[in-house]
Amino acid sequence: MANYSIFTLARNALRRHRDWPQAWRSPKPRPSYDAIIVGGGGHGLATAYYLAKRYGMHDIAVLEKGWIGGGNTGRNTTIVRSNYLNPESAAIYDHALKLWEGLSQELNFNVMFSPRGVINLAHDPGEERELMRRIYANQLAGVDAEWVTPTQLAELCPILNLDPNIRYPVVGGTLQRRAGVARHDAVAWGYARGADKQGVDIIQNCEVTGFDIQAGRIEGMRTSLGDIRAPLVGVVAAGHSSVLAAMAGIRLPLESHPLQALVSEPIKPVMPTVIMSNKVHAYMSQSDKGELVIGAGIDGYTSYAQRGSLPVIEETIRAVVELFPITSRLKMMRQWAGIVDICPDASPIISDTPIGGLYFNCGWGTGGFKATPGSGHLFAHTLAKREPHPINAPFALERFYSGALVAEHGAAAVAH
Ligand code: FAD
Ligand code: PYC
Repeated sequence: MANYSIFTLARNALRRHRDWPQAWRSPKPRPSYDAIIVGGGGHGLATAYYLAKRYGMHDIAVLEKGWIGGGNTGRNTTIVRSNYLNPESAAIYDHALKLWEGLSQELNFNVMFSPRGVINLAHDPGEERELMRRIYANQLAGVDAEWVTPTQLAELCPILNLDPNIRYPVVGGTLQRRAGVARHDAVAWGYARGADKQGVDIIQNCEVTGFDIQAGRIEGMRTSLGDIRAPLVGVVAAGHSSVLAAMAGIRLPLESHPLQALVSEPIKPVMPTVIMSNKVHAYMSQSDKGELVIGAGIDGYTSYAQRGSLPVIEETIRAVVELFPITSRLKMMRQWAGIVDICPDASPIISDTPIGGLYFNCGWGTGGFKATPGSGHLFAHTLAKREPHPINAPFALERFYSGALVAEHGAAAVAH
């Protein structure tokens, strides 16, 4: 943690770590707030942080039904990149990437952002064409992107199998050098501590169970800790956005699917970068603890059970063993799933709703971790000003009426 000196660490070690101050308070909910954020994941906490820090709103609560970061924020595989196809997406994800680059300093909390590069593999000429198109689109949008040949790939990741006779031989790939990984829990904790310092009440174990809507405007909500009033509400409840929307009588264009990941036993550093393959639905990186972090595509069925099914993970492991043969004798330590809300165009929704004062930030699907700082910043702007920031204006619900979709299934990578 960046703000503790070596002396503080030593003093607390001698006291058997009994006197660490709480990083944020655990207040009881007050009867009313100026604004409430529903969902204490990275996006919700970041929204509250920027509402307070940049827009001067301090009378805010974040309501979390479980513990902060216990949803997809704590379940994801931490890939951060901005190499999406459409200019609207490149703008929103690169806005986030720029914030990632200074986030540890902004929060005075080490979020361990590690720009070690992200590679998206191509396995045939069709994929190569698609990825080349994305490279050119990225370059036009000011996002760094380059093509890497098999010879370059051998240098960038020596454990990658470049044998031309495998089932899906690697013909090249894209590389975004500014992309990488970060420590997911730290992002939630850093934003929580920063928001708390600005006076935001972070209330855990507080489930929102209904909304109080009068004459088309939000007035408050029912929660497991009692009723709370607020004229402005931002819902950031990935995995359960449709459930919350239904409480307000709104139907969102979302499907909720399990998305799985797993980690191996820790080994010495073998993987200096992140490699993803859309074709075989597998990707891998190495955590700072040495575990290989492996992820799959979504389970095909809709569900709210955070488990996932064995056939999906078997298929992913088959692909990983072929792409990285040294993994064949590794033990896998843990497997888990999160529920991801996916829009028909694989782009997020940051939008007002037909209910005055009620806003949703959702639909980040399989790729919202990378957006956390940008999403929080833009949603804070949208809530504080009651109008979208130009960067998130294309992501309003309106696009499902106008037809101006932002189709990103390809750039959403392995998961779709
Ligand atoms: P969450 O962290 O899920 O926060 C939402 C919170 O809302 C939860 O804590 C939940 O408990 C709370 N909530 C729900 N209902 C209620 C209620 N009624 N009342 C109060 N609180 C409620 N993205 C990437 O960019 N890169 C990746 O590498 C990546 N890998 C992934 C791998 C997996 C296995 C999974 C599951 C997802 C992955 N993602 C990735 C997607 C990413 O995790 C999500 O898009 C992102 O974390 C969403 O953040 P959030 O803060 O909106 O959601
Ligand atoms: O969006 O980069 C991504 C991603 C990787 C794994 C899951 N999502």
